[in-house]
Amino acid sequence: EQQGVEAPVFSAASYACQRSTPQPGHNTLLTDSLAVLAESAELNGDEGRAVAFRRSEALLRSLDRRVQGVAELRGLPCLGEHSRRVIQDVLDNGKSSEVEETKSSSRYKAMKVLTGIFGVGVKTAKRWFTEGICSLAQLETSGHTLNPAQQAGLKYYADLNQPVTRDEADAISVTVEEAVCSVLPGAQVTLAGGFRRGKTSGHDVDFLITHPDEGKEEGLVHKVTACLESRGVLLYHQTTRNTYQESPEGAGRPRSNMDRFERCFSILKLVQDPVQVEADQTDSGCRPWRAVRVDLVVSPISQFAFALLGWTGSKLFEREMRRWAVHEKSMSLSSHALYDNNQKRYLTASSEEEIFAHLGLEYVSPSGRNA
Ligand code: DGT
Ligand code: MG
Repeated sequence: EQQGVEAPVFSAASYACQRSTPQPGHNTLLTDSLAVLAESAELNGDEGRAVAFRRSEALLRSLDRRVQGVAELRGLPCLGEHSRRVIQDVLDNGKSSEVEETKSSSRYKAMKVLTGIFGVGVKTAKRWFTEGICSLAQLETSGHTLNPAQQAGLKYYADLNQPVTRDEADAISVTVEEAVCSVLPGAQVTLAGGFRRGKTSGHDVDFLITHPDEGKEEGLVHKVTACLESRGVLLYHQTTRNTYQESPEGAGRPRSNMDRFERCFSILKLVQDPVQVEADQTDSGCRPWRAVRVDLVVSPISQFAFALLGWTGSKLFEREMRRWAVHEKSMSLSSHALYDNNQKRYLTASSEEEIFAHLGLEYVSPSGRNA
């Protein structure tokens, strides 16, 4: 109200896991701009810069009202000089020149198209872009041999780049639950990822599967994919087995922790509601189905709480929780376990609430984890 020394307008904790971050938040013009710069840094393979922009974006998304001027942000954590400059530009001009330039750059556009192919990561896309490949048509005539994932990615490109709706995720849930329960009665299927956080659309549908009797879940992925295949809905799949027992905690790079469950990256055929198909007919080419990316992850019940926390996301929220664990609590958190480096022992948990409590954090419900 008064000029001069004002009380801070906003306050926020520095780790994203210490606050609740809704989707989409009250500052979408700002957060969308920062997200473009984060994505661009990711596409350049510059992870440090990408994380810095993601942190700024998440901080702004957690604020409980619209930011009117950059002065209101004084004292807030996570906002570096670069982010503040972008925010200032957007507040003053309605958009950021850097963001506009980024979005219209041929590199950004090409990298988005190429990494939009399932099975193509930043490294591969960069190599292709260096060779002058900027479009799907150029890739197809380039003579490059594509691996099976990339071939499927190209084949279903349009479908896989059309966001999955909540209704579609629910329909896929029914299919997956039926398959899982027919091969292992009593197994539990939980929708994880962005949909568990309450997002209304996503790039894929993530499921976490477990069974109350430890051990019963072993080898489940193969049985489920065989079942889906026999029902004619499995368009593509690649399975990785559980390697956690072979080298538990510590061995190897910590970032590989999350990939050690038995897991299946798949593309499923979602048969669509006939009424909906009629409405979409012009652009879906009369096909009564669409392809959807589905991830199936199998966890033993003893690790389920950790797996659920790890597979609910968001990626930044997970990253911040692990950073908090290491730097503030001297603990190591993964999707499998929590290790206390001071007590030199694992801390068990049978719910997400217990994991937050072990870490000395206030519980954040899934809808608040949209960092
Ligand atoms: P989206 O893009 O709408 O599907 O959004 P999300 O939040 O569902 O993102 P998604 O599906 O990529 O991943 C969900 C969570 O699962 C994510 O927060 C972290 C975990 N996760 C998924 N894939 C991987 C992976 O390959 N490595 C690791 N470390 N974590 C993963
Ligand atoms: Mg997802």
